[in-house]
Amino acid sequence: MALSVLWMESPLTRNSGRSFMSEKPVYVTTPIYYVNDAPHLGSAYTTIAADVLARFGRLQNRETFFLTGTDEHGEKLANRAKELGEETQAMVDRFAKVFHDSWKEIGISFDDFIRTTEERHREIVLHLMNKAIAHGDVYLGDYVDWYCVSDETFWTEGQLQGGKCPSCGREVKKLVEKNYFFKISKYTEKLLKHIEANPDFILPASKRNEVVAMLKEGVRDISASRTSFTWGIPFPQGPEAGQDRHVIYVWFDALVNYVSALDPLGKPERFKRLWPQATHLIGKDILKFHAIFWPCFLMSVDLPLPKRIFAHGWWTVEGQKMSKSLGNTVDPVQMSRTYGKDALRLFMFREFPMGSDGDFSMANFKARVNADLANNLGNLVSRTLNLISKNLDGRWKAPTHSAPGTEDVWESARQASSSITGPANAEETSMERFEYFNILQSTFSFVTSLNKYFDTKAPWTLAKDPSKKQELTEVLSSVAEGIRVAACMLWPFLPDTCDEISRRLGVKTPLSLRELGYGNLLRPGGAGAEERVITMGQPLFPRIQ
Ligand code: ME8
Repeated sequence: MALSVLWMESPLTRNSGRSFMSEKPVYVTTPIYYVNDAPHLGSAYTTIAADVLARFGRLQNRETFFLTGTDEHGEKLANRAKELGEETQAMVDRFAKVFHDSWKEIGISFDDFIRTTEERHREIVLHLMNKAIAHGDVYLGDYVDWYCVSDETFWTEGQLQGGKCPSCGREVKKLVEKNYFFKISKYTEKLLKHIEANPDFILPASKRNEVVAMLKEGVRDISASRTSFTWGIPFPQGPEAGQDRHVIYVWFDALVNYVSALDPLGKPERFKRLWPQATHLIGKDILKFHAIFWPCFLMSVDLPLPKRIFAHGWWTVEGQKMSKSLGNTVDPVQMSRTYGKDALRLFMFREFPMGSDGDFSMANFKARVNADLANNLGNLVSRTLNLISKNLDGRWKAPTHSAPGTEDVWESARQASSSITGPANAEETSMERFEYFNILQSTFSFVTSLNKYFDTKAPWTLAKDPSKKQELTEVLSSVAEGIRVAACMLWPFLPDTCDEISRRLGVKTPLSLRELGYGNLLRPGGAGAEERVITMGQPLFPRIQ
């Protein structure tokens, strides 16, 4: 049976003309990180997850924009500069460079890196705040309650836990300050309706439920300015402010980065295309800001809401909260220097679904990398290429029929690709819902089934019998084609490894992905059946001791 026939009825084929090859742009953002320190496991997790989606969007030939950056204003950073004895601007410049360069080093493919101290950002923050003021949504008042400087968050007495910040557990301070307030309560009813009408606006569902509960309980108006320090964008204040110098509250400054980076005034067409597709990937710690404050502010300034807010879970390290004082922070740059960029990328999404919390332990990391990359994928590549080199003159062609005994292999390939596409009637792929855990699980099951087929057929034995040459060719080319397909599926997660695998197989990638389209390439035989010449190399992943 021709492979094209075998695949004709697969969900992949059914989807490929419609949602799987969606033409909609991908606009994915990370939180902009506070520049008080270097990146750690947590910020790397969000940033790598966004990178996976961006790479997937580009593979599908969709217009893709991936934004990250740094949050550089506010009381926390002003205090940190004092603590370090540095000029605040010099400190934020220094740490912003650390973030920028760290992301570059670990292979983050961002399209833009925005800093909130940039003029292009300030201009849009003022523009939008003026709009909210013009709409009558801002008023002057007194804030008399609690504040957590570390989280830059206002708390009521009742929300504190044991007198401490309910989010980070740190000391809070009593704040008595003149502030401008934003009339968030004017928009909460409309937001609730939006969430009800768009159940995938906030994911996972547990986080949506939390937001709905918060909204139903009632949200008090929030400060839009601060007056007890000056490190921020000056508030466009009216005469009633008197002697106070207001700066825009850091969250109203920071959230606007998702809009300002698109240059809405300078490039309105691109803004109109990309903005409604915005996917904000965040940690669960900043859900309220993104899922309540930000949408209400957007409503006030007449901008559409983003497509999605996905709040992922929290990493602990060796069972404990990550902290400098415990000395258990994991440095993603160091990890990637020691074990390669892809090892960390795999571990992060292979252990637990993105909405759950997880624990980083060196023992689990090593076990996972050894099992999936050294033993399963790496070993398969090296065994296959060795035999092709020794017995087939280093050449192979994708099989034009499904060889006997490969049924399970192609069935698991089909399941893996439908784990990427999602259900046949879905509007979008599972990738866009951050179902990375399931996708990796089924893709590695596919790799396992290739290894099983290889072991069952024992091509090293076939190689000893000249009369079995045709069967040997069939087995090795089926496995080589399977590896090619797996490398396409895994590319967003393991780009360096999959580029290297494709190079060794003699397959053009990712150029060919762009030429042929991702959907085709995930099909056995989908990249054509021309002859490929392999290249041998060192083990892809030496076992970690
Ligand atoms: O909140 N596990 O910046 P931030 C998982 N500037 N993710 C973690 C994590 C952990 N242990 N620790 C941090 C801010 N993160 C604001 C954002 S956006 C307009 C402004 C990740 O430097 C996670 O994404 O404190 C979390 O939301 C983010 O870092 C907080 O980064």
